[in-house]
Formats: sequence, structure tokens, C-alpha cells
Amino acid sequence: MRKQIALFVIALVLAIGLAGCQQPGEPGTVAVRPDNVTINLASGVFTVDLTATVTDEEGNVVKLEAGDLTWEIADAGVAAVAPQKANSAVLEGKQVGETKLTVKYGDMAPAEVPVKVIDEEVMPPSGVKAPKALAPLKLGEPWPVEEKNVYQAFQKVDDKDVGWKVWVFWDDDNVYIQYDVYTDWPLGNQKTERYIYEADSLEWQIRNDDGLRQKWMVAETEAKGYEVVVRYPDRDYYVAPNEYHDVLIQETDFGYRGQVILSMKHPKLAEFNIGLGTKVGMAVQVNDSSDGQTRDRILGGFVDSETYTDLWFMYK
Ligand SMILES: [Ca+2]
Repeated sequence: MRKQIALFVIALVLAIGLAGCQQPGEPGTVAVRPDNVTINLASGVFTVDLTATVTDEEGNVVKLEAGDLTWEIADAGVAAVAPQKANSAVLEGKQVGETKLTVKYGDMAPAEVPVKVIDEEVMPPSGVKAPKALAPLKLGEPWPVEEKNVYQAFQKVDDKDVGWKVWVFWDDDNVYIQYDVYTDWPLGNQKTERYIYEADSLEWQIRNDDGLRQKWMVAETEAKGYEVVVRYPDRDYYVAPNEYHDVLIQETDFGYRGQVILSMKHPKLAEFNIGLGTKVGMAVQVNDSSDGQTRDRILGGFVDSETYTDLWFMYK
């Protein structure tokens, strides 16, 4: 009996001793997910979440406490790393280049994660892009319009190209629309409120995949100045500038240019929840009048025909 107890005690001591051997410094592995990182600054997503797992030589996952891991980035100019919980960190791309993240636990062989920071323009998979404005766009100033992001419609009239080009931008506060109308008819609108579509005016309509739809109609009228009509479910009439809208329409050598600022604080725009990565369908038409009273032609006509083009809200 005494001998059996002695053996049991020895076994117990051995077991405790073995368990005690699994301290930092013993062979094991440090693994990080993802094990390879590419951050594209042009996407507008600058960070990647990293998670580390430490396994001892028995294959058991080691429970980590804050500070157990050391996260090191070789080139702090390219990327920065900020530990979060005991086993996680956030990696942030800073500038184009390549570097390496090293994650250490005791004397174990560290995990090494190659990090690449690139800045390569992303074009939308369909339709057109609305780039983010890095600073608020101001009426009357040149907006950063580029042909590659244009949404346009032209038709030949007496051998002349008549139509429009539209660009959309956004930031956290506003959606910005520039529309350049190529027409040889004079700029004018003698209608007001619900009838502004009968003379020179823009109709900008969007809808999302949930079936939410809204239309903004914009014109400079003789009656009131810059009018904005928010169409659904019942027309709301505004004169810009107001807390939600600002508009500038000016004649140009090709016709006229409109710049429209729509605040996302307006409930009918807010409900689209526009931000990085948002996609909506967009339809545009420009009503063109020769005398300011009669709609002689519709340029584009995509609102009436409900022909939508994908519009992607992207970073740049
Ligand atoms: Ca006109």
C-alpha cells in the first residue's frame, strides 16, 4: 500500500513537472492570420486586422495575456502596427513599399508576415465611379472631373453633338453632381415647382437594391432662382441655397454647367446610407427647351425609360 502511494506521488510530481515545462522558450509555433498582407491605399481601406495563435510543442494553444506578444514592423514608414487584444493587432498602411511584420513570443521562432502597400486605382466592376472628394467641393471652382469617370449621353442634331456629361463625387457630408450640358439653345426656365421639367432642368434619380428610389430635379428658374424638387413620395420644393442644397448653373461656350451639392443630412438622401463601397443605380436626363417654356427635347431620357447605370461610391 505504501509503495502504491509512493508511485502515485512520483507520477503526480512528474505530471506537474511536465506541465511546468511548457513555458515560453520551449519549441512551438507562432502563427499569424493573414500570413501575407497587401494594402491598397487607393481602395480607401488602410488597415488589416491580424490574429496570432501560439501553439506549444504538444500542439496545445497557449493562452495569451496582454503583452505576451511583440509586434514589430521593419519599416515604420511603410506600415504601422498597433496591438489590440492579447492575440490581435491592427496593421495600417502608410505609404507605398514593402516591409515585414515580425510577431514574437518568448524564444519561439517568430512569425513573419510579408507586407506590401500599393496605391493602384480601382475601377468599378460595372457602370461609373463616384470618387470621394478629399476636401469639400465648392461651387464655381473646378471640380476634379475626369473622362474615365464620366456618365454621358449624346445625340447628333443637325450634325452637332447635343447631350450631357455627368460626374458624381461624395464625402461624408454631401453628394456632389456636376453636369455639363452641350446645347445650342439658350439657358432658361420660366416654369416653377412641379413644372420645372418642362424647360431646362436636370433629373437625377437613384435607386438601390432594396427598391428604394428617389429623384432630384434641379433648375434655375426665372420665378425663384435655383429650385430643387425632391420627388418621392410627395414633391418637396426647395430654393437653394438652403440647409440641404446648394446649386450653381452657369453658361459656358458649349452650353451650360451645373454644380449641385446635396446634403446627406436630407432624410431622402440619408436613407441611402451612402459611404465607401455603396452601389446604386443611377438614371439621368436633361430636359432641353428652346424658349424656356416648352420641353422640346429630352437628352438621355434614362429617367423616363428607367434605364439605370451602376454608380459606385469609391475612394479615388
Ligand atoms: Ca434652353
